[in-house]
Amino acid sequence: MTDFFRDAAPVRYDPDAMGLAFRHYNPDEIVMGKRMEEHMRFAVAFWHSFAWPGGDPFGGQTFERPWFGDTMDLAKLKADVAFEMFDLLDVPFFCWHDADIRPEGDSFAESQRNFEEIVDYLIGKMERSKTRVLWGTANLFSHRRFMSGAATNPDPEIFAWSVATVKNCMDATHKMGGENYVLWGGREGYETLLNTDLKRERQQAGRFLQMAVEYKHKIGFKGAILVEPKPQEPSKHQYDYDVATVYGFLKEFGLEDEVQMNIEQGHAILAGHSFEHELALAASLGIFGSIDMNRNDYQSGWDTDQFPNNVPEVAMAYYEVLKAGGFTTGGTNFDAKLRRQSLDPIDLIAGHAGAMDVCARGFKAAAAMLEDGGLENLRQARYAGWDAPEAQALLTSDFDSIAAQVVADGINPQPRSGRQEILENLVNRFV
Ligand code: XUL
Ligand code: CO
Repeated sequence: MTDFFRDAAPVRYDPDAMGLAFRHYNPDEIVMGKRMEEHMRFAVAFWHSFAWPGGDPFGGQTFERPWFGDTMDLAKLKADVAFEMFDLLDVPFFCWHDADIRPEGDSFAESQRNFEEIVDYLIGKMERSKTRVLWGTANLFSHRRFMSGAATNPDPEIFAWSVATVKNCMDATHKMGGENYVLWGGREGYETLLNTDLKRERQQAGRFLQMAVEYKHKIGFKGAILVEPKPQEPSKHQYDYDVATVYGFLKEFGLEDEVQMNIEQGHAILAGHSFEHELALAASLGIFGSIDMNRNDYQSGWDTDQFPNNVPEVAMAYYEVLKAGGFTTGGTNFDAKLRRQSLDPIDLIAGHAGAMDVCARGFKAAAAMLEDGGLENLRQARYAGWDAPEAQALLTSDFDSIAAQVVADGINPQPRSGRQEILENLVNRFV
């Protein structure tokens, strides 16, 4: 045991508690026939909680953590503290990048040795804890070698380095029993067309993803490969802008049946969409996988990665998740960081515990809305005209026939209310 969380007690479900407790997240509560824990599948993001120093564009490190530094001993201390937090929160999953968990070496081979040693150390910790890997991923964006991208880099050596890195991270995810492997296209985009061959870069990215899928099958990894869209930041123009853009990309490279989406709330907002739009679109395309649950500040307009705190928003997101059939390999990853003034160990616990409770409350509201059926009934009623055989026949007809029919039948459509206010009032009964 380390003494980092010496002032923290395990967070448990107790609706009447005065202190830190779950008031809505009861892992054993049955909602729509399943335990809450199995529905929500909460995960801690290793990077924000244990590797991020608290910097922003105007200032550096604010957090002082006893594990900050570049040695293997410190990496192990970081892992020890992480698992202590997982246990305090009783959280079933965590997610990692290679760079979060191991110190960078002086060569690829040294980084790989560090990584393999830490992966084995984490596996040892997992044997004594309930917490498992929701997903692993490679950090192909922080080190200066990736400043012009990874797979899309003009330098083929960076492409090769990136392939080797993802191979190692996929091997580790597989070895740790991870349920998914994520690719977020950190710097897979560009700053200016003046120095960019956009066509070539997209082809490199497509081949890279094809090879990742080929490798998944080669090693027998049964988890899902997930792409995480984001419209900009760090790159000005990002190739994996949003769900629709990524779907087009997957189709182009024949990967639409192999790759699903990890959809992040903050990224959806940056793309000018709502979170539920991205979720509903992915579900309708059959590529919904997992979520990064955070929130962005609506005024500052950049990726502030805050813990979720808005129950109605979260409810509408889980409504779409539930309509999509819920999570299979995916889950709710808190890709969220503390505010940089939140210095104390207890802030980390409070951030996660509060987020889990907000999600649980929103999730239960979503389940209640679905079980009530009022929303879905009104939605279906709106399209009821399409159930008639003559309406369905329109979809197999052609322009000439339909145009002739409009004249012959004297069709004269009458507008009908979209009932938005009634629907919003209905939602308000649950959230
Ligand atoms: C960046 C982001 C990443 C991915 C994993 O905005 O969301 O942390 O989730 O690389
Ligand atoms: Co994310």
